[in-house]
Amino acid sequence: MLIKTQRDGFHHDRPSEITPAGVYLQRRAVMQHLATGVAGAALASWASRQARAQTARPGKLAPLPGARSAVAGASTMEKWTEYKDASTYNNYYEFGTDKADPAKNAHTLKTSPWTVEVEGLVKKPAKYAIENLLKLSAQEERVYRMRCVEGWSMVIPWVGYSLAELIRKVEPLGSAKYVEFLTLADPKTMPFVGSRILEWPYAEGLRLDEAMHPLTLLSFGMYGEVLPNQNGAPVRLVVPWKYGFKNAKSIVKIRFTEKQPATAWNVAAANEYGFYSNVNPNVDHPRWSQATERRIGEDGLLSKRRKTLMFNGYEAQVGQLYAGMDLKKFY
Ligand SMILES: Nc1nc2c(c(=O)[nH]1)N[C@H]1C(S)=C(S)[C@@H](COP(=O)(O)O)O[C@H]1N2
Ligand SMILES: [Mo]
Repeated sequence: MLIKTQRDGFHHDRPSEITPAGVYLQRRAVMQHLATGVAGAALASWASRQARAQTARPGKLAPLPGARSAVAGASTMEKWTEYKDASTYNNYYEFGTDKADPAKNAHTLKTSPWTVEVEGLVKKPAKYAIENLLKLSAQEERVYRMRCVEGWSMVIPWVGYSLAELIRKVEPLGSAKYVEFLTLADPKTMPFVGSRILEWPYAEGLRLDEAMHPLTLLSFGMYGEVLPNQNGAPVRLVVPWKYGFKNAKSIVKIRFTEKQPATAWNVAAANEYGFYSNVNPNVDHPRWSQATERRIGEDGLLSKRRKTLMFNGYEAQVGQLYAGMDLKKFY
């Protein structure tokens, strides 16, 4: 049922191919019906919430629906951040350092054709056209909290699949211990790639077991549509228990390595940003506390800061990955 929309996922310019909202909502209703029979009230209320939220699908870009994820802990019941906020309050330094810059400037990003190379210590290195990468596994919707290191957070319904699905396809060698992510650095379309704030291309990395964790999402969409450019189109990483900057946008290369890869923010300021960057209210940034956060969209005078949760609230799912590690040392 998702095939048509997947095929059309990256053709923003042909409205006749876009699934009409009515058909889309009908599908949602069917899913809701199924959910009632299968797993009872909790799932049904989740489905109806989703169905209601989907009526507010922004309708700006091509639809990219995802089935409810079965991954444990993958969908918080918290209220979604408004699409308008999630798509206009961004960090994407290739397009400027002001939060409003990416939404203003990222229209120059050309997301088609797009190729993602998977290389390094793998048995089956591969180059994927974005359309094929998108179809590699079924699209799921996951409502993740995202906590930026600067002290704000959002709740976003991402669409994608576990990065583990891709990793299994390319068969890492026994010597592969880390995964490096490199993103596009095109001075012709990205006005700030020449700036000296960071080294380009923007680079990120995960330990292989972190990359294989089912919560680690390779994301192609949000709010039931393909990603807007400013949020990292056409493909980005979402690692919900880490600070936002780990979520590399507009990925072009995924490389398996034996040594811990360099990461953009660690290279820029090693004492402020470590390799792990797990959300941790007990380890302050050298210049500010990480104990609380502000939820974007709730910034009225009376809105309270929220307590930041260990591993951003995903401790039950990911705590084991760091058993015995000194999280002050490995920040
Ligand atoms: N290529 C690239 N990816 C990036 C960044 C960036 O500047 N360039 N900023 C990071 C930071 S600091 C955050 S908080 C998240 C923001 O993602 P969002 O705009 O979708 O909320 O993207 C991350 N990914
Ligand atoms: Mo961030």
